[in-house]
Amino acid sequence: MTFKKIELPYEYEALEPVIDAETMHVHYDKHHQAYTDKFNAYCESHDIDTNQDVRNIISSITTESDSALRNNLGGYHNHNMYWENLTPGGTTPSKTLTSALLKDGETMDDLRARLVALGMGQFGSGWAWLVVTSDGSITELTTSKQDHPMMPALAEQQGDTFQPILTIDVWEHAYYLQYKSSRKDYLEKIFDLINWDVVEKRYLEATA
Ligand code: MN3
Repeated sequence: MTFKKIELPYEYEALEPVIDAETMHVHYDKHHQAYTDKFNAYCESHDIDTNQDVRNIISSITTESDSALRNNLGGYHNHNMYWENLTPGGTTPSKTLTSALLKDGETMDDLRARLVALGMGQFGSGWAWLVVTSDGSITELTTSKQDHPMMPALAEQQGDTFQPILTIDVWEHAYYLQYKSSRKDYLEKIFDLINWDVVEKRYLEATA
């Protein structure tokens, strides 16, 4: 068995006009496929069990880990999460999730602004995340390159543990064909594609 990309839960053109079919093809067929192939090749050549939960491998990554493993593993898994937490037209978060997501007095538009600022604050390639901390609350963070919030280096640096419930790809390849250099426009619009049902499922698992 090898690690598999998720099947896209919608057609390539289904996220238009926010994400066009050409971007989807390049991103899912080329970029995500390349990470997946390299990750599987690494597992094969280093005798890593590909039948285990990929999060076990993520949790084993330290600053001493081979960057080829760290980057391709993250590139494989982060994209699976990203495709899964998008859906045509987005969904409306439940009352339970909304109250967990929003700080006092915030609206969903404020959350959108917070995520736009978060993604804009990531210098260079990386990912913007909503995560559940050890006390069960939701906070936001970014990671560089293909790093994942459960990689221990981040936990050590921040003194907490993080279980991701939402991720947004802020690599240029996620938006450049359509939005050119405007990461901000992409971030503002992708908020309308978020599948909050998937986010809530991850939230309930993380806080169970
Ligand atoms: Mn990407």
